[in-house]
Amino acid sequence: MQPATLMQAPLVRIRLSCIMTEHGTRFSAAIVRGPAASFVDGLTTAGLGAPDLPLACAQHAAYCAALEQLGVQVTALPPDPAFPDSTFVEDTAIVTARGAVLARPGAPSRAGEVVAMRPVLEACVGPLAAIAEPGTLDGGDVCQVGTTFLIGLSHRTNDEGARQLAALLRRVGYAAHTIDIRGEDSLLHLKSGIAWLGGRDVVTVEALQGHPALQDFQLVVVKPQEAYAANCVRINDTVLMAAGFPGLAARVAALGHRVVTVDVSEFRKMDGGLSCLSLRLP
Ligand code: CIR
Repeated sequence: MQPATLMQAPLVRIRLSCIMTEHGTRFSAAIVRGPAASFVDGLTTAGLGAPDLPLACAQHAAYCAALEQLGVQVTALPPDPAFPDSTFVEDTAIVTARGAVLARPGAPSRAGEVVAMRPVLEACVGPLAAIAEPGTLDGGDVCQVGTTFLIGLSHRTNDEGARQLAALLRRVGYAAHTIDIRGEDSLLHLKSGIAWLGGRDVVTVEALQGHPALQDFQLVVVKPQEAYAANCVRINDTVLMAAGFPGLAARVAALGHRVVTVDVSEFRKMDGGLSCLSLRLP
């Protein structure tokens, strides 16, 4: 018999001794990697100037402390100067309660990040499925909403990468839909523009509010001037949000969610959102 190809490999069942949930917002652990000295050399289109590395390190430490306050055990990998964007660990994999998939970054300069992440993630969850050539897929393009995964087709995630991930997810019983954001220049990834808050509550930027995949949800449509904060993340009983966006914070709180903010201004300068700073494990 031929050995299974990556495409044929099953999504392996996570072997963590942790809470298993399909709710998708309960996390027991997270992997992070602090910004390296080369951080300023990473990819960016933001036009907000160069990040301040010491401030970025301080903000990263505060982000990790916030995760720990929310009951998440944080594993911090050492900064890796070979990969300037490697602090954005979320892009390297998709972790679910039913298994994990190694991503295949759409930016060539980030390809090595998944090589480094594989053994770390395998140590946590066991063998991984993986997106294979010619597919490309960044974790930032994958948004879990209950037992459904929304997969962004972006300038990083191509049709084949999305098709492979959807097939893997469906094989273990999840639903998967794509949302094409290639016409939305302001969105690097799908999760730059939407976030699931739990239940029926979804934050979205205006551009995506009419998408059929979001029609059954109670949408919090972010004002354009606060669009960056759409990249927030529900962690256990709290919504973690970028600091400096009081309008969205107030509206999310008004829905009954506890909101905690952290300053990620230096990561924004490198096109990074708050969610991309951690790879969260159920
Ligand atoms: C990049 O362009 O790949 C990085 N500078 C930013 C990645 C941000 N990741 C994310 O939003 N999931």
